Amino acid sequence: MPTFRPPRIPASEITPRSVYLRRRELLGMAAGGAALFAAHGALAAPLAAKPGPYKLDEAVTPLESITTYNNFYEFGVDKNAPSALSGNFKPRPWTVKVDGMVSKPGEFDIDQLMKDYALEDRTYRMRCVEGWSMVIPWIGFPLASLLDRVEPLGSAKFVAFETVVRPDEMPGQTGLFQPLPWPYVEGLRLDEARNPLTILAVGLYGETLPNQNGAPIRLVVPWKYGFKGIKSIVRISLTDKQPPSTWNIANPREYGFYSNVNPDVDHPRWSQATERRITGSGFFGEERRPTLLFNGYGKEVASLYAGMDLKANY
Ligand SMILES: Nc1nc2c(c(=O)[nH]1)N[C@H]1C(S)=C(S)[C@@H](COP(=O)(O)O)O[C@H]1N2
Ligand SMILES: [Mo]
Repeated sequence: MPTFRPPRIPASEITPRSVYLRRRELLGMAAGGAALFAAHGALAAPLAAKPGPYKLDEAVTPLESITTYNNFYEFGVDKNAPSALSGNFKPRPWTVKVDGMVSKPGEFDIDQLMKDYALEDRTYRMRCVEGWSMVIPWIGFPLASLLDRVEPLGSAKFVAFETVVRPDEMPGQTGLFQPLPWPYVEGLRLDEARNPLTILAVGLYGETLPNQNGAPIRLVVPWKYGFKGIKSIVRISLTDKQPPSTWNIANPREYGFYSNVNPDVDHPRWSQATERRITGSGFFGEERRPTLLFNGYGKEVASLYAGMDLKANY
């Protein structure tokens, strides 16, 4: 490994938010005219939230990086595809169906959900299985609150999640090359889903979720690899069987059901011992840092896996 370490870029040189937003506005108008920008602009509604219970003493990743370096294969496999190609996606009106092994199934309107629960700021680390990480200031509410409302039966042991399928609005779902089977699906054990760290996010950086980050509602499970954080959710089902997980189906040798962040379990094709923290300062300004077991959330979640061989149950 080269030992050259470029200087850190001071905060004063990071593009201020107002300038960045104005630049996007101009780009939007140049790229596709008012209609395209209207679609984007309408989404960025301010969102108030109370401070959440978890404090993180690490620099937050700039909004520009969080909203332009994305994985959302429904819009294409390149990191910049979701921000460039999600302008026609319509996150309203939107409902989330919650069903399966529950006594009170229901279909909930997103705007009602956002009124029903006290929205909290939850700034979490996010570690992608590809070896990069960010610190993202999410706004959301505990998944446990929604689960309590539908009253899971005693027989329910897992929670299954499903993303919307809309080839008309999601260009990655059209054409000959389909990188993944749709819908994108994910799952958690019920106790993982009920952990206070697990949230349904509806916003970030003080605004409603941008399309590319999973509007209008996505899962955030900060001690697991990023692909567990399923986006644009339309259905949540309680079940007694371990639910399918898209990347586990696509490549079971490389992606397990649990996928807890673990520096000691390498991906078959690369080490997971370190990660590139995305700071928005460009490739040379970004440092590799050690990856933490459970992404640093061991105090909150290690007890969920007591007695489990973390290496065997990847
Ligand atoms: N429906 C859906 N959800 C998804 C993905 C996807 O391709 N489709 N990508 C996952 C991956 S690999 C990661 S790292 C995170 C990225 O979230 P972000 O773009 O908001 O940072 O979303 C996850 N959720
Ligand atoms: Mo990822």
